[in-house]
Amino acid sequence: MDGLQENKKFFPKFEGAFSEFAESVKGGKFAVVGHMRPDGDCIGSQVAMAYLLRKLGAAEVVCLNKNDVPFLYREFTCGEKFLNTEDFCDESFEIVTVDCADLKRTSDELGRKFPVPFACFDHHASNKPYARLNIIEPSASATGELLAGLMADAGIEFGDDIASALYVALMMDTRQLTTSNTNLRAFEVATFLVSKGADPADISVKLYQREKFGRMKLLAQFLQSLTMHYDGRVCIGLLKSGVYEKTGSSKEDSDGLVDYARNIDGVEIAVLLEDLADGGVKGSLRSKRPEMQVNEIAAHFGGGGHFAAAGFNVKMSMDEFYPELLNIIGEHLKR
Ligand SMILES: [Mn+2]
Repeated sequence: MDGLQENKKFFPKFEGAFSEFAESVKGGKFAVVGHMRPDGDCIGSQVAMAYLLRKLGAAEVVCLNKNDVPFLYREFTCGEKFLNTEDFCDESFEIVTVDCADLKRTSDELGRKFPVPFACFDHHASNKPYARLNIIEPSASATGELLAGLMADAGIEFGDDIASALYVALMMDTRQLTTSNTNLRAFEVATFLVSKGADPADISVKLYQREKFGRMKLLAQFLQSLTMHYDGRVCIGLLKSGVYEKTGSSKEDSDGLVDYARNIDGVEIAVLLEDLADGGVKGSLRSKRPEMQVNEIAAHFGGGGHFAAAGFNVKMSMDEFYPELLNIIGEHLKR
């Protein structure tokens, strides 16, 4: 392969764990489970894991998600069938999770039916190992990067469809290789995936030039709501209940809106707060730099995530919660 050192391994430390995984899946039945409100990394990783399991000799593989595959990623599912996590109860299947820092991220139900998954592949620093076999690498920028690297290291062949799904995973979690966790290896994995047939220009058009009108109207509402705090260091935007109906958009269209708040000059912490149907609030936190450790703010409210991107859910009304959040952020800024 041009530009890459021959025989170089992406994730040498997982050689043993991966071969243990590879040897124990033959003949088994597996459900590959992603997280709620799946993103590109989740879907791409599920598709690649389903392929990998079959390639390793699994007898049957299905993919499970609590929420539907988002519109943008439907072209990259390589024909995989996605079933609903909540309905699935076939106990002859083993669970393999991808991109889920916590078993609760899969759904409320799954952990009760399958308390100990067979395996977990993830890259979240907050992951506390919950499966029998855990391959977790926080330095990987995407679970897709981890899976692509593991397959490359093990010499597992795949075609341009799987390469594209993994490339999407990597691009979405790194915002096209620009986030703070994008290291040299992320670029090398991207190069590897292009060498396997992922087409950057084609994928870019499919991901970034297909905005829906409803999402643009939703963005307009979000931008209208932006409020600055702490001398412009913190920017908070809201999605009030009913906004999806009003704009002809859907929940999945809110992905990425918070970045518009972060993109403002001087903003160090950006927040999107969304009214939930059950009366609670969902929060998404972003920072320009990982040193800000917004995952600690999220953890204060029972959530988690990465240093520069984290989230949480609280069972309070927006009016009750907003001042409390402002206090915590204020304390956080003093550190
Ligand atoms: Mn991810």
